[in-house]
Amino acid sequence: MAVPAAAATAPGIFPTPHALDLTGGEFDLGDTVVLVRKNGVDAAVADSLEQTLTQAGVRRIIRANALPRDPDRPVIVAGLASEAVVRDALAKARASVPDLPESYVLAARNGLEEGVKGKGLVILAGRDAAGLLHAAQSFRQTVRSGSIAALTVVDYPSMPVRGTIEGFYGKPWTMAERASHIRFLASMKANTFIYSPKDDVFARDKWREPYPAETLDALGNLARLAGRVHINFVYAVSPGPSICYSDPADIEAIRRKFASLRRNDVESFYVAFDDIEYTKWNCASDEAKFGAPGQKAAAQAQAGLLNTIQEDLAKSGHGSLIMVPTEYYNTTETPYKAALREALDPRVVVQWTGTDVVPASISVNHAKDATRAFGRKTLLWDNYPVNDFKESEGRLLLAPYDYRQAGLSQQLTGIVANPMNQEVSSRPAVAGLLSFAWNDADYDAQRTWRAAARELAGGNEQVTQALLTFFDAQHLAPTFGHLPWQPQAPRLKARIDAVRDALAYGDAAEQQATLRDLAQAADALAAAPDVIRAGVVEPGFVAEAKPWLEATQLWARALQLSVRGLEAELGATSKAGPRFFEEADRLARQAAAIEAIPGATRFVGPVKVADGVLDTFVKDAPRLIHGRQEQ
Ligand code: LOG
Repeated sequence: MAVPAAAATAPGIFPTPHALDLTGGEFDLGDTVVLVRKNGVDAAVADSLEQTLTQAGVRRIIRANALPRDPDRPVIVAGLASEAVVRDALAKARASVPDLPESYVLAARNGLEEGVKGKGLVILAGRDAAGLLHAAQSFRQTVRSGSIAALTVVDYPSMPVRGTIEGFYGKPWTMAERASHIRFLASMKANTFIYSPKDDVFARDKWREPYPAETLDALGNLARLAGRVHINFVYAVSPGPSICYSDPADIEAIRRKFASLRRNDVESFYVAFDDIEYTKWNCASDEAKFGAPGQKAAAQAQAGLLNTIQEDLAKSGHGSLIMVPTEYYNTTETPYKAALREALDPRVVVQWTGTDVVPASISVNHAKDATRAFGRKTLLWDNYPVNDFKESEGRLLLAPYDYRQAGLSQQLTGIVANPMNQEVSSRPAVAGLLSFAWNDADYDAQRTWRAAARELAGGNEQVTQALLTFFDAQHLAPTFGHLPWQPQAPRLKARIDAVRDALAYGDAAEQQATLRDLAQAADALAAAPDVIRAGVVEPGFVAEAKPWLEATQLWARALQLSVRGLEAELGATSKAGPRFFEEADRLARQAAAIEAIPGATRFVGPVKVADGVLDTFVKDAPRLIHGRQEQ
């Protein structure tokens, strides 16, 4: 009699796949598997597979070229969908790979199933090499304690371009941070990294000057690393502040810059015209050629230059040039946009940031307006979680990626995130953005956010919860105006509001219960920094977040004392209240004085932790109850 297979539970794969069907039971991979490795399995896929298998407890991988007839071990088949062996295996699993770029199938069948003999079959099939790497990423997230659920994942990206633009002001990422970010992008099935730090002088202020040889070398290393994990490394130059459009020498200077990078394996290019003055010329000959300075003339001059570069790229077999216009922050019709739309080569990809530089939300209609305004589907430059502007001073932006409308994949060619100066801390938000760009219809902001925390925690549940507690205290996402687009500390605020409400309207039992709840939240917040320091598997996170972790600990202790003060006032020990409040106030002052790391961001000052929520409660607490009067 056949042994029934163990029940299978749906794995957490992020980005959420387009289709995931459990087909029955789960099975163990055991300590030895047979690997049938076909074309498309490059070093990145092979490394990923090996790592997943090793972590699953597989100690021996037997290599084979064809499907074994009577396998006595689980068999793993990996390769392009066009390979005969892969096709045969897919037929057994009754699955097929969509005919779309970067698509893949991950199928697993236990040996009990019809047509599948032996100990189980796992198929990773990519439409192309990138798709196969995506399959390997899903496989990694599917194997749990050495077992895999029998399932079929059929998946493909909703948006062609998904990634990050290092496009912020302030301290650029280091080459090591970029390398690590590129690996992170690959783990999230992204395909694009745009290099455009505002403070790289050789890309902006001194764009005409060549890079030092070491920098070029390092950029080449990055481009090659990116290529190995199917991330397109895009190099951007920002000549706007000083360019003379009509001067052939300046066009030559851009060509020279791009050629120097091309020699170092960079294949994609970008010209940025954001944050420049466009109603004055930098040279007299521009006035002679394009007329009086103005929006329309600026757009014509920019388009002329971009078209020339686009033509160069096309001739050398490279793809589309990307640009960000000077009016990137809305879709309002203007002489600039009209002229740009008219004159710009349709192959050039245009970026915009939404209805504002930092918009509160982005809808399908907004994107339709952008398509109209720029004369083509646009590539969204999403200014989240960037923290280089005044309103973001003292903040890490750790809220989930949110308020982007499902359906945007119909209007956008893709999305790139402009992250924080802090690379690892950017990942929870960027992971959300990448998941949304992969599958906007099924994007779940909260679940993806928790999965990103789990990833930083190396899968440890306690560390994951500590991170989520910490993220809640860094949840505010500011706009350029007064109103944030994401609220501060929503979880903590709910607990604090419950106390305030119970004090206002509740009976003694409710007051005690809500205070107990808040005390627990304060304990968790006070404990989180140590748990994070000890448990987060990306050391960069702890280094970047250092002052915030310290301030959080102090603020949380202040909160603990405020709660104890309130409990004392309510209870028989009313005289103890003021002492708790005084101590809370002392800690709060210490916490409020902790400064961000000098030079780490463009604006530095004291770090903010659950501001407007925790600090106000600590301040209000002594006045919320008037203690028992002595008889
Ligand atoms: C810059 C960008 C900066 C961001 C947020 C674009 C296209 N350009 O206002 O470099 O990081 O805003 O401060 C920008 O967004 N200008």
